[in-house]
Amino acid sequence: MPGTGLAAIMRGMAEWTLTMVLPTFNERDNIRPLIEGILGTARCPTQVLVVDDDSPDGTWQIVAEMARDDPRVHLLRRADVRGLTSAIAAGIARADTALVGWMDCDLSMPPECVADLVDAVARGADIAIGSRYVPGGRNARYSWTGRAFSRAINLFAALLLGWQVRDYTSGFVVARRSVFDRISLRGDYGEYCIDLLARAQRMGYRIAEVPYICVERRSGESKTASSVWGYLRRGRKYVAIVLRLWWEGGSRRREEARSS
Ligand SMILES: Nc1nc2c(ncn2[C@@H]2O[C@H](COP(=O)(O)OP(=O)(O)OP(=O)(O)O)[C@@H](O)[C@H]2O)c(=O)[nH]1
Ligand SMILES: [Mg+2]
Repeated sequence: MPGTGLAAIMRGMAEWTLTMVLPTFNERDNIRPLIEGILGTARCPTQVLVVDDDSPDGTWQIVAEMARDDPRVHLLRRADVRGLTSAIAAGIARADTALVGWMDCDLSMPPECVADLVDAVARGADIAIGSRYVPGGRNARYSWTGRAFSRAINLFAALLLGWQVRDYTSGFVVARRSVFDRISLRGDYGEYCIDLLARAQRMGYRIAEVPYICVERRSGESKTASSVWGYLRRGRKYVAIVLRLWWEGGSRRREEARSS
């Protein structure tokens, strides 16, 4: 992108269009303020695509109502499947904009930060992530076990996969749509993000981290167990994916060394 000044960025922004994929399961009280927050603070043409897995609390009804009044709001209601990673992947598959992104819909991630992620891509990144672990970012959730678990898994991931990324489990992303012509998401829950960022780095994509402060969900219930056992169960999957990526990286390096 020619020039990095504000004027050049603003000129470039007009070229960008964004689809923000919003995966929801029982986010009735959060979804309207989230969508209004994203669309109200957008600095490039933006639409939202809510992928709802037939939430019993009727989240999809609120989105359908909003979609009737605003052409920027879209709903994909899935009746026969459930799952965070598959919901995000379904949204990416439908996005026909230059940029695609996603975030949690519990208002733990600030909607106004989406525009900052778009700016980071306009400045030259292929993937921009909201980060709790770069200066200015913070995990301000109440549970110390949750904070410690997140910190530990991210230090472990950075140690084995590279310090270029500090928040491997971010889940708050804006990227060039074309990245997903080469990479598809793998895994069922948060581990997909570690996998995506590690593979993207290896393929030479530029990843930018934008600080944000992660807060407690505003309303509704967490879909992930927040007991120590729950963290350990989830942690096993995260550790397994980090080890697998580390091993794959090592085999690739050995292969390259042999053939050179
Ligand atoms: N479509 C869809 N969305 C889901 C599913 N499970 C979780 N989500 C959404 O994924 C996002 C993250 O879920 P949360 O319940 O906040 O769980 P978390 O962020 O992993 O964990 P905590 O915030 O620590 O409780 C939210 O927007 C959820 O509504 C699912 O099966 N299908
Ligand atoms: Mg959450």
